[in-house]
Amino acid sequence: MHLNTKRMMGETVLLERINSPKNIKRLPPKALDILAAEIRDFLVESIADTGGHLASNLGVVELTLALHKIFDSPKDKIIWDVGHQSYIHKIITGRKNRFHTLRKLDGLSGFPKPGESVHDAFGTGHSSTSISAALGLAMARDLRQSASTCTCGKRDVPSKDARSRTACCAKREKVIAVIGDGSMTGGLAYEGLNNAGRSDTDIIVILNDNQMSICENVGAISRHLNALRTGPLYLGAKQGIHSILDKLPVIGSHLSGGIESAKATLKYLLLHGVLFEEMGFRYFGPVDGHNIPALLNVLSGVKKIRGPVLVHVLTKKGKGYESAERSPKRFHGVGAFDIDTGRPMVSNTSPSYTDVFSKALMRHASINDKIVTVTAAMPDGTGLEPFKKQFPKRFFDVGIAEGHAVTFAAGLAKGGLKPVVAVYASFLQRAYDHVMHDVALQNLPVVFAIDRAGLVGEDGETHQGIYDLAYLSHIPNMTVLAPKDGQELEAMLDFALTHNGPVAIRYPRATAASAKHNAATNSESLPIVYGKAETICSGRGMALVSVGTMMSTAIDAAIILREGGHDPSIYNARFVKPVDTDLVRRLAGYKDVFVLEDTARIGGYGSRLLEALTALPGSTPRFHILAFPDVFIEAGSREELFKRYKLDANGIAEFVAQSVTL
Ligand SMILES: Cc1ncc(C[n+]2csc(CCOP(=O)(O)OP(=O)(O)O)c2C)c(N)n1
Repeated sequence: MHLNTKRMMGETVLLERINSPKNIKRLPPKALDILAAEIRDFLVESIADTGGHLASNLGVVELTLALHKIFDSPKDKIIWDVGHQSYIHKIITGRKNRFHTLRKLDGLSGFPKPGESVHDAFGTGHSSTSISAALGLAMARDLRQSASTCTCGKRDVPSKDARSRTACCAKREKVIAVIGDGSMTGGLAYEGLNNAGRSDTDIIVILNDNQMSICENVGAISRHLNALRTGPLYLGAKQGIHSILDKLPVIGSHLSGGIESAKATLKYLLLHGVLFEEMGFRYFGPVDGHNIPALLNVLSGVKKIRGPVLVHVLTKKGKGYESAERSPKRFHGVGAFDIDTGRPMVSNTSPSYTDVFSKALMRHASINDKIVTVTAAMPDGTGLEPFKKQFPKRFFDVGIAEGHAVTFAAGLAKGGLKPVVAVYASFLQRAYDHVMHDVALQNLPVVFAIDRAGLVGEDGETHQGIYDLAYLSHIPNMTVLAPKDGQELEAMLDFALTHNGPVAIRYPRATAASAKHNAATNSESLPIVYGKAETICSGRGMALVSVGTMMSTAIDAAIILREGGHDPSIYNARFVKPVDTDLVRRLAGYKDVFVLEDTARIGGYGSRLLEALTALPGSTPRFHILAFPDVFIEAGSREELFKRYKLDANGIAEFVAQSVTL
């Protein structure tokens, strides 16, 4: 099923000629179908090599081609929600030749990035932002447009024409938000719809409905969309119905309420998508998202329509590559894989921190039925799948709704349960106020299992988990923990589940370090005691204070330093909050203190340790924070980025050795 075109034709004839959206404008639908097949081959081959979001992209090949054929990017703005499905858009907007660098250090981003191309109208990465952003762009366009000048350039257009539904011309800049049904589970999408639906501005929302989020989509909106799916597919006649309805007087006119209600009844009778219609959008669909003529028909129709429009497009995640069609979940985001079998090229058998958390949680959950888990659409990535299977009634997937997830967990805790919210560090940013206002203020015992903390790697700027310590540590009542290895993660989960207040445990996307590092320094791991750090080894003159999994690097750096005649002490912070006051007193006796943390330098553990140290009378150590600078950290492998920012063992050892000789 896959690689049809290449195998039959030997090469991707059409795709080779596509370097800009202009190149597809004149292609007839049949040629677009061939191009779609070539693009699928290209996508599968490339992503098999680089890894990336394959299944979502395979689902939107025809939709992307149709959008670029009907609309004029970059004049018309296409905003991709999340943006993980923007690969085809990248390929046909001049980035095909760099596609092999996707998600690599200094390569193409895996998400839309305005700095990368004028065709990337708005940067995305986190879900459900597209409608709000599109509305902002549409309003900016409207304000730019003076009452008498149409954006087509024609002057002295009577203001009633420039604003009415039969405006000067259809050349006005269009703004299009493309959002998936998964992303429609996020509340922000409804804030955008609610605002846009009443705005009467020109905005087109394309709802790409593949019935999947990363996993199966959840919730009432998903059920509503399913109900729409069962209706007849989009008919060109709907356009006709709309024009009849539009000839009827608009709401608020002086004509009789009788006509108004007849119009409303007609709408209910003739049109699906009542929810969207009620929100002020004109609903078109459902339309087959793999049928290019149908897509071209509906898009060229809605292009001429004024006001907010929603087009409901049905697609199949993974379309055209058998393995991805069969397992869209696994092919949502994949590493390099073998095209024929679909199997991963490298299978890592060592447990990750996610695996360690998952197993430890299952142990607790089987003896404590008060433990419940909450995820915002990431049961797989956060390691909650086994819990979901074994304790379905105690497992809650709330959709892509991190804020709701946290407040919901606060309610569960208030109701006497022990909720564990498993969430990625960068997505918890969404729920900052919920952590503060709903959990911490009431000192509720919610456990935050923060995965993908620190560097996330290939997903880049939007997904780096390096701000969690800054946004959690200043919240009263919060306890923040960072384990140095897998065993300590288990011990910290034990601690967190018995602590009577909110606790966050943060760990990275990495293979769990084993306790071998303790053995290497002849230290035994001590039990977790509230607010206490751990001494790994005692030296002289200088102290390395490591946060969480930076410990492996700290120990490797210490080995290099010892070879150079230095004798560093090593401490494991364990508690990012509260800061251990005994540790602070001990550190005051060193000449140099180095804090190693895989977070943003501003607002991290180091900042707070420094504050505590300077408050001690007579303390004099020189203090150095080795963390990420005040910039957004690009995509790349974790190893490459640690090296680039001199936070690998060699970089740290070099910095320490230089600093102490100054
Ligand atoms: C705020 C936020 N939470 C979680 C994610 C992780 N995430 C990326 S894509 C995705 C599923 C999106 O589903 P949908 O919009 O239907 O797109 P599809 O992949 O099905 O095409 C999720 C949960 C995210 N990007 N942003």
